[in-house]
Amino acid sequence: MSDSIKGPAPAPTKLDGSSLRIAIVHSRWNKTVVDALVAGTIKKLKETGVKESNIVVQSVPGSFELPLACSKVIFGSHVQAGATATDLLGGLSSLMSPNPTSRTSTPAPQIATMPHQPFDAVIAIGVLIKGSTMHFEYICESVSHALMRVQLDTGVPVIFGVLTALTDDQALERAGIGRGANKGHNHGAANLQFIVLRFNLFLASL
Ligand code: DLZ
Repeated sequence: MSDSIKGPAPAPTKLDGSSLRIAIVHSRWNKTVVDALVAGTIKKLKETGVKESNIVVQSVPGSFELPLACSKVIFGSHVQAGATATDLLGGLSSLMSPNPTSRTSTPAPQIATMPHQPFDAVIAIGVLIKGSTMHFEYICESVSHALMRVQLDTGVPVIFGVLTALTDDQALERAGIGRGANKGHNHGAANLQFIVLRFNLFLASL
């Protein structure tokens, strides 16, 4: 049991997500960690009452694509019902060659469309791991600013589920799948359910 003072306060009321429609948009880069975060998020959302049929999952090649994809999801141009991953920016991923290391982007599934149904929140999930160039800093900075802009421009809460880790091990531990004795805990997922639901309670009270 950790004695850290970090983290969100307990929920003020019992949370009921049964009426919420949530989109998860995730990158495929650093797939092992992203998959753990996505799975943990879906599990926690369901535990909080969100219906599986009201959770839509879309994927993009890397975190840099998350802001545009979240915006598209909110405006409903490419949305598929059910918790199966589809590629939102399919053309892009075909330009990216799969890489044999753990830091890979998987091939893109096909795009599917359906009529627009509004989302109560969009959860953006990605994992950025620092390399030897400034790439990490530029992507972290631009993605976080752009995701904030999407939620301010659209009025739909965008939950920031992008891990920015300095090492592979740090990323694995924050997804609860650490390689050592310390497995860590599923950082994004553990907190996301509360943040999503509380955000909606807050918005509903305005
Ligand atoms: C290119 C790149 C690199 C080096 N590292 C990551 C990363 O750690 N995490 C991530 O989500 N994406 C990475 N990308 C891919 C970029 O986000 C983006 O997909 C490409 O630059 C194409 O726009």
